[in-house]
Amino acid sequence: MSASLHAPIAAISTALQDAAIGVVRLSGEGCHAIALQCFRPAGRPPASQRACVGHAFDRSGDIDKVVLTLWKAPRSFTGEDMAEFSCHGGRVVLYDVLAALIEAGARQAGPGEFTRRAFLNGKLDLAESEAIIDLITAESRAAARAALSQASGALSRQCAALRESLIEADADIMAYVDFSDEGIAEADPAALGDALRAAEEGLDRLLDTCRRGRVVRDGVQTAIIGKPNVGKSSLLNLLAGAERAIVTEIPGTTRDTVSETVSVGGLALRLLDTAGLRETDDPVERIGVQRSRETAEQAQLLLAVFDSSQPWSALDDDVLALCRDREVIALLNKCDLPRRLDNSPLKDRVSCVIPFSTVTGEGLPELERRIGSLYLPAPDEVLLVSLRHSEAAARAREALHRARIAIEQGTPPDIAEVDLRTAIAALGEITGQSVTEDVIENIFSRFCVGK
Ligand SMILES: Nc1nc2c(ncn2[C@@H]2O[C@H](COP(=O)(O)OP(=O)(O)OP(=O)(O)O)[C@@H](O)[C@H]2O)c(=O)[nH]1
Ligand SMILES: [Mg+2]
Repeated sequence: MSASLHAPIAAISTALQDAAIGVVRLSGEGCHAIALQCFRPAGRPPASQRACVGHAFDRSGDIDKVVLTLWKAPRSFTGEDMAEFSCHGGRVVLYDVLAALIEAGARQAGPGEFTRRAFLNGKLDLAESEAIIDLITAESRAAARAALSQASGALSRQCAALRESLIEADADIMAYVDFSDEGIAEADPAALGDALRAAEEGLDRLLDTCRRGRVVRDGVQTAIIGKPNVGKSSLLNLLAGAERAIVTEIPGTTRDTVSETVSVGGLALRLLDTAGLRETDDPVERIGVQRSRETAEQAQLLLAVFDSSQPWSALDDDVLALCRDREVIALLNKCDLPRRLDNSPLKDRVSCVIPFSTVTGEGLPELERRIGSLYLPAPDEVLLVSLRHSEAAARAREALHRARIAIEQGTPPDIAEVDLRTAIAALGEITGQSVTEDVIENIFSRFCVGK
């Protein structure tokens, strides 16, 4: 690698706002010497893999009392020599420390340059690097958890194992192609077919996680349905923590669909509040009711609201009909009022029924728990969250499938080999073994400076 790839870089790594602590980071050859030019220890001199208290200074004098930590290559985030100044978190202090380091010979780092160096030095693969930005930008606990699992290499290990098994199969085919005339090696089509089938099943399992991955990435499309006046809009407002939808005691209040993204049980729910389901002569309300049905059909999750202070009615049957074969949580709302609802029609039809009150908040913890258990990934669960990864995995699966069918049908193995190599390359795109400079550029340009 050329010297410029290891040239010392510096950046402010924390947000630029008044804060207790702010960090200025350095990485690259000679960065310890640069750091020490701007640092005067209070006691013992600094040593690597240690934190040391002292003062950061520039030509005009002391800038701040700081903690300097030095890391020796390769035992650092980037795999290079690194230094970090933990300063007081004011803009002036951080900019002055950065300026002093640049004056001493460092260059201002570009977006994602530290992580990019970690990638180039083999500290992280591409999927792990991407997970770091996902962790920083995660908007829900589910997204953060999935990102952490990916940053810890769970997805990478699965892809590497699959890729490894395909490389082995490829080697068998190559041995057959190269030496079959001499009778040295024989490819066993049955064994090869089995190996490819196992890899294909592994990829299918991985691709099956896309749906859950999408929920983590984009949130759960959720429709609130129910007959008029049961408290649908009150539920939306409760979950949103704001008066987003109009609530009145008049049935038929909501006509247009009201949407709001809320965080429930660690997941982002894309909530849609709809018009209460009933027959009506009002033309505007009728359009609203029609929209409610369409929204319900398209949603991933239905929150079906029933009024527990009223007897079960034909309109509730109508709501229940929309719940057939769907992911549903039934809320028996207004449980703060005397109970008049006989909810036996829900029995055996909806697996999750929660007594609820939008007034007292009763049932909310249970709703959160239920949504978490439906969609929250387990701590080490591997999910295909990123579109880039899902797309590459789908291509790998397609090519692998073609290769396996060809082998099983007795096509000469060297013909199947082309597809096999396509599959190997596609898997390598996820972890970064086979990926173009453009793709790498694109990924790291999404990072912030200092990461
Ligand atoms: N006591 C009690 N009243 C509630 C509760 N939830 C909602 N309400 C009241 O029920 C009435 C209807 O509430 P909304 O939230 O407007 O009901 P909706 O289902 O959106 O009604 P439409 O938009 O007409 O379909 C209002 O007067 C609310 O204050 C609850 O948990 N307990
Ligand atoms: Mg309403």
